Amino acid sequence: MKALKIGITCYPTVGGSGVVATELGKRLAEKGHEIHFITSSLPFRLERAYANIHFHEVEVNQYQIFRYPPYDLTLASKMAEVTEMYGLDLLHVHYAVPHAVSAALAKDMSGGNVKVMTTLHGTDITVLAHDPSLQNIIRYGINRSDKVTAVSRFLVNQTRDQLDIARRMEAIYNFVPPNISVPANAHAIRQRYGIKDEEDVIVHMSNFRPVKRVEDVVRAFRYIRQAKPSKLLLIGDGQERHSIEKLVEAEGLQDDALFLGNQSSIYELLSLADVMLLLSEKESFGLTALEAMAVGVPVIGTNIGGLPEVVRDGETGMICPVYDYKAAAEAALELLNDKAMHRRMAHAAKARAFSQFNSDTIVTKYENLYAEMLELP
Ligand code: GMT
Repeated sequence: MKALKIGITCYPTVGGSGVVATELGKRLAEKGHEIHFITSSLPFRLERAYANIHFHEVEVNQYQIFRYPPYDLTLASKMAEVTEMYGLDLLHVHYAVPHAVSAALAKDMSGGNVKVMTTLHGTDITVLAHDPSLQNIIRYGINRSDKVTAVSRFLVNQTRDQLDIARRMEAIYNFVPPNISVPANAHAIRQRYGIKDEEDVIVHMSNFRPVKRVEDVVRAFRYIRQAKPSKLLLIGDGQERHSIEKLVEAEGLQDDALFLGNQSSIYELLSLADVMLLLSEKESFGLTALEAMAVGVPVIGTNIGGLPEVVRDGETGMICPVYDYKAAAEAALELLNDKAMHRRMAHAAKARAFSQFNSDTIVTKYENLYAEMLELP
């Protein structure tokens, strides 16, 4: 297809939507498109320089007259400025609030030719759309977009029902690269973390928000460790970290639950694990589950949101009732105690990650939607 000029706006800090938006920008750049990130800071996964990736920082001035700095308006102005200066074909924004609304404004400001695609990631619908003061503006952002996608079928349905949206929305799943390399010396790395040969490794990775229910992960781990020698690797950081550290101490697990904080070599760390626990109460997709599956780690997940679309119950892991950490622990133990089942699920997890969530296929789906939106031949 012809090379496009694409503006991308996302939350650039640690989080699945920022990861997906940045990885999408990188893949599109590799396919020859010109990418313009219009964000409040450099997206954290943009580690190396690409000649056809530009970064435009949205800087909000703190004038005294403003009680609240108007980020949304400054973003709209910057989007309009970049659209005009570089002749953008489209703005692809991640999250309805405020990004879709700012993009609608930018489109009006820059003459109305630029197209707007909005990708919904979850929190804007599963949390913010419950707030009556935001419902109308979220609906407006969605309805003013030329195309709308969501990261799971669950999220498409939830958006339709919750906001009474009649327009067409497409589910386009999140993705992982097809060429992930994991270290051959996993055993040596496990030793570096003090993991003994006979120990199983359970991993959890998230931003430690309350919806991630990290306390259930710790409680499930307590059961697992009573039955088997094991270690828990906790990757990530966030508002709940301190209370989780306290819980780990109260449960006497401090020698076996390792807090690794935010990490960049996530595939290397995930590949050390035997099973992932993702016991969230809200999850429109569950990118970390997919990242674990991609390196052959089966996932124990909860029966909420889009997670069952990623983790196939009994095939690539197991799905348990939300809040039932005992059931999660029992599922993990069943898997860890049955080597043949573990091998089968690890293999199926990896195969599913690459067949259903391969970046090559998913990025092409976005390109096809861009072409449709721009009415390209
Ligand atoms: O889950 C979070 O707290 C972060 C949030 C985000 O904005 O990155 O994640 C959402 O988007 C991810 C990427 O599409 C999804 O994998 C997560 O499931 C989704 N989180 C929720 O729905 C709670």
